[in-house]
Amino acid sequence: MLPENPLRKAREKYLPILPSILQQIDNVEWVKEEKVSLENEEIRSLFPLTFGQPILRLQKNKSNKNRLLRVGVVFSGGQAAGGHNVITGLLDALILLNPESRLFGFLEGPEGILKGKYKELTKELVQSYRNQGGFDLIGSGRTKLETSEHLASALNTVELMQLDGLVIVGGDDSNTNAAILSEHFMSKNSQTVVIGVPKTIDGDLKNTYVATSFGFDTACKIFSEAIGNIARDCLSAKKYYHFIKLMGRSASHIALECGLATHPNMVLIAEEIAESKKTLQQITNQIADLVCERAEMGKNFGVILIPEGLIEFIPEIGILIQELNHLLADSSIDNKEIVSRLTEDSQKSFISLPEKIQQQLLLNRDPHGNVQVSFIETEKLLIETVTQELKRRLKDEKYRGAFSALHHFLGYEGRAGFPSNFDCNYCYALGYTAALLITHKATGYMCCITGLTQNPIDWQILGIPLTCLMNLEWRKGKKKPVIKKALVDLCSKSFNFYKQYRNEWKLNDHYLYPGPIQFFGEKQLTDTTSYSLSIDV
Ligand code: FBP
Repeated sequence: MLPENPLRKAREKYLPILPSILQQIDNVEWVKEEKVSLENEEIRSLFPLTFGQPILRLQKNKSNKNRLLRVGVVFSGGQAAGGHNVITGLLDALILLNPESRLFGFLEGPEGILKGKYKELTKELVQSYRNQGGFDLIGSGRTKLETSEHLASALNTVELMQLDGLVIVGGDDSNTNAAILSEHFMSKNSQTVVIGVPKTIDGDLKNTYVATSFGFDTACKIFSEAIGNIARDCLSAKKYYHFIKLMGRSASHIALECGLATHPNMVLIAEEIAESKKTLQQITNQIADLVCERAEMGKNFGVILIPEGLIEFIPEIGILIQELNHLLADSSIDNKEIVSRLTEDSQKSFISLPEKIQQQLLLNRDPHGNVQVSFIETEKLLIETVTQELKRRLKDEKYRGAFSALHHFLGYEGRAGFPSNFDCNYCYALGYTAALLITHKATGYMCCITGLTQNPIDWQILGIPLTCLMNLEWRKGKKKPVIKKALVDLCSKSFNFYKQYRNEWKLNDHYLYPGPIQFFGEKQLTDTTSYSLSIDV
């Protein structure tokens, strides 16, 4: 037998801190908090049954008798640390409410629902997954449930399994799936309610109610450890510029958070670039200016953070990507014809890009119609454009320095690591919340926990109607209802905090070295929340 990993075993024993309201789950009830305003008529017409439901708040009540429940759970989309704790929280709560209740995990994401592929999740089976990273207990997938055949297959599966509830653990697109299924099941008088759980490392599933999605905290801590280590190597060797691209899809939340945790010389915030309509050449100049200023100080090294979604926010490339999305979604257009079908301006933008980036922009979209930004090597593109710009400046005698750049991409290594204590506690409580919403027969709700910067004991529990989080967006060439993505708010306290310090960090090397996530020891080491969360409250 292979030797056991001592950290894995030790983490299995960690007992997540439960909010006090969840500590006696027999003695709680959901109360209607407020009706969400019915402003969006288009969304209402698409979700006539589930639109306009009230927000639910969990409060203490006298003891009540709980029914036996059969519940299905599915992971949808990219991995995010803490997912296994949603399952253990859900299972523990269901069993506490009624020991005869049963939980089933759909395999490999939403596809498992369509094909009726699942396994029963028992206490024995989930034990070794407590407080562990990854989604490997049941796997995940990105299948979008949209056709009438999909809806019929999903209904068939939940009816055959006699499920009382289906819990969808996912990001904006997956919670959109949850809203669609909930409406469909209700329209067919199904007894199965559908509940969403906010997951994504990207941090873009947040709104007035949901302060953060799970997985963001752990991913940013893992990336920040690596960035801090690179910064220290950089400061020691003093010979390289490190261009570090960070995962996070469209939004720059991860780049901002890691910037706050490590104080690099520059963090590009895509949302700011879009607002000031900076072209690729202007972004190149901005980086080249930093290199020149630092060279004047005798510093030919530095650390620059780049959000992976940056490319979509550069105005001319954003337009190009939108045009490509429309053309690629049209199956009647041959791939070879696509470039010639672009508008004149977009053709120019396309041709100006290195061949490799051109190919990456033409790659297949994900099942939700999103361009796969993690495959576009923006960090290499910027190294190339900055190198060219510096060569020009060298020739014109406007720069005297040495520029040697290295590229990094931090992404997949941050999604499945051991969850931080914050994500362990948060996910376990989200699992409990899902069980309680199902007991209440609430459908089309997202589990929501507020007060996340406080001690977990004081966290408050809400159910938020999914339809009130939706808007209409263009996907695969069509207008579709989707849960609204939250981009970095340029008026937020966290962004303004960064703005206040960035000039200082640019020239002086005030790097921070956060080190690895801590699981043992003082609470201020083990139980911290993300910088952005604590600054923005
Ligand atoms: P979710 O939105 O599904 O949580 O996924 C987030 C993410 O990690 C993005 O940051 C990244 O762009 C994408 O997934 C990568 O997708 P894949 O895992 O399919 O390569």
